[in-house]
Amino acid sequence: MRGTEVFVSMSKAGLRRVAVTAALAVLTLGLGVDSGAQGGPLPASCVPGTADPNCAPALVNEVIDPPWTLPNLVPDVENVSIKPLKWDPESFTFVSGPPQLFFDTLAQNLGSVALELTADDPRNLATSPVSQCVVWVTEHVCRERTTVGGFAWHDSHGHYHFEGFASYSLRKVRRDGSPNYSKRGLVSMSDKVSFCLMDTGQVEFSFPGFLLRYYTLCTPAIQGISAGWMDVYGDTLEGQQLPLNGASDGRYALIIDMDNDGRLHEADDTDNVVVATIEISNGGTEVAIVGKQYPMAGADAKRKSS
Ligand SMILES: [Ca+2]
Ligand SMILES: [Ca+2]
Ligand SMILES: [Zn+2]
Repeated sequence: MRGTEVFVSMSKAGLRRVAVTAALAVLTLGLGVDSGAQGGPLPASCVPGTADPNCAPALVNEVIDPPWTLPNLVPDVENVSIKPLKWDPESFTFVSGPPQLFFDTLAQNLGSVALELTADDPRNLATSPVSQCVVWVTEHVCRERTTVGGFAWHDSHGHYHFEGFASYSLRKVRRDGSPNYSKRGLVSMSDKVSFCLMDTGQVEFSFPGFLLRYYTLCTPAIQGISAGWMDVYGDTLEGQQLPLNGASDGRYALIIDMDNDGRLHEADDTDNVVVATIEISNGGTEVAIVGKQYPMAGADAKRKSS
């Protein structure tokens, strides 16, 4: 079975769960690869909606118009708290430690198509390039994929993650309330944040017509976030914390920068940074979000490339 070979490196515990989705994943992969390989880019003379055999895959009438073929990641942050806990990689649990800021990250897809990632070589997940679907024929039928990065095994989560998905930082704020981006303004910063993408919740104001939860499990061969859905990384997950490094009571900026390496293709890259102003109080034991903004939203300027 092709399906079982694909998942030989999975843990035993994950096998039963994965077996159910293996068939689905392979089916979807097959559809995507086949339509992409046969179809290729549309010739310039191709008129969408016409029955020209040289123009589009036989299965479909037309490709979704270009602006609608890319997803749009928009981050949000919620549920902040301060706990004297740190992750212990030996016991795979949180143990007592210096106070850290805990928070939930929401990876929302506010685009009109899914953000879908597939492993090019599902037999060698650790080294396989990962591709994103960038041209959709219809919902869940991919026409064209492009390489965007790689997966890495995540020990404490027990599954494969897409690498370099986001970065988190905690900064002091200036008098006017804006984040202090100088070296001295930095309180703490995450290592490169990696994620396993899946649909964990619907965005409140999501569009009608995208009601189905499609990426229901974090499988290594195919991961994604459907249009109008989001992936929520709860504060109980390892990685959803930032050290306070002795920060005293007052206001700080918690900054979530999604796709900070600029690898993923999106309809809009200027809404990928959310700055939550947080207020620490009661001797560094309590915290609340007091404001949020997307400082680059609608900006004409290109996103930083570093
Ligand atoms: Ca975006
Ligand atoms: Ca991007
Ligand atoms: Zn994970």
